[in-house]
Amino acid sequence: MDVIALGETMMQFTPESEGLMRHAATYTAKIAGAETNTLIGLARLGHNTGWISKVGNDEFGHKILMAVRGEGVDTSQTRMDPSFPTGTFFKEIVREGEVRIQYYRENSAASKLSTDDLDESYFAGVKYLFITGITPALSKSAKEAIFYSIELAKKNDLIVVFDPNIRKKLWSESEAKKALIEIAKHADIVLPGKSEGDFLFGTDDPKQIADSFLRLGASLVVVKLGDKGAYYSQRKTTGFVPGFKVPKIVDPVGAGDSFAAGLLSGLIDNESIPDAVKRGCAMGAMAVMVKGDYEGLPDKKRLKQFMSQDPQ
Ligand code: CKP
Ligand code: MG
Repeated sequence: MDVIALGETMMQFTPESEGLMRHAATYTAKIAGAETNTLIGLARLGHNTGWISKVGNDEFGHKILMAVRGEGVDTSQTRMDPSFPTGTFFKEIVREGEVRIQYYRENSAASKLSTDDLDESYFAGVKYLFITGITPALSKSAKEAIFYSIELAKKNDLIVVFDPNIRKKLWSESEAKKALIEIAKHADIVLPGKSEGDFLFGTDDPKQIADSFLRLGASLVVVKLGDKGAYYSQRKTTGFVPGFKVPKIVDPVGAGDSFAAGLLSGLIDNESIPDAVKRGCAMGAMAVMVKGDYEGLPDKKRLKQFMSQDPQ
């Protein structure tokens, strides 16, 4: 296995009409979750991935498992919980470019994830563990599961990749800060955005954000700068990779997860850091051109075409 990840995937409903959701009459149903967005992105590029999670034993749980499995991600470590439902969320397009998220995920099956859901043998021989700051926000037991997954990763020589993905709707700012800094101390690769750097360290300067994570112990930090590109630092080696031009941002959600998929794909293929970062930027760009959080993600051939056509 190249990459395994632990986290929640939900049903996502998006009104077909723009404007306040109170006026919406019809919705498109999709599935979405940061960790599976990344795993699906990787699977489409030909990498072996596995997902550790819980869904409800309900129709939404079946739909999610069918979709994730259908993309080629191993779901042997995702259980259906008969006692709690699959989480859902709504993506309200208030107007073009303004997206609001409304979660209905409290007490979802995935929020009940605990250390009992992790099987150490699943970690053996895997290259990367991908985690985000969403899972520890779900519940105390899910937070414990994240720290245990890090422990198992270290014990089995996996590289820990962490996207802070701050979700202020899920926990208090002080709780979030404390937990995310604690996780960052154990991460080898950190993939923050500028707003996450600002939240955690009070600066939106990419170099200062990267230095702050490096000081906590990371060996590679890539700061995502949206359509501008990304800044990377490995202490002595630093650089900036410009982003890809996108004719129109149709749906910005999922860009960060897609970036992670591209970067990890590059690293697995032994690309140089700047080339892996470039692959991350391309995947982020491809994700935002299509509705849905991962639907726009390409296979290797389409990614290559996109990257060679765009002069950056
Ligand atoms: O930071 P991103 O826009 O890349 O993340 C989007 C995902 O997991 C989305 O799919 C949603 O399900 C979530 O983040 C979340 O829980 O907010
Ligand atoms: Mg993000």
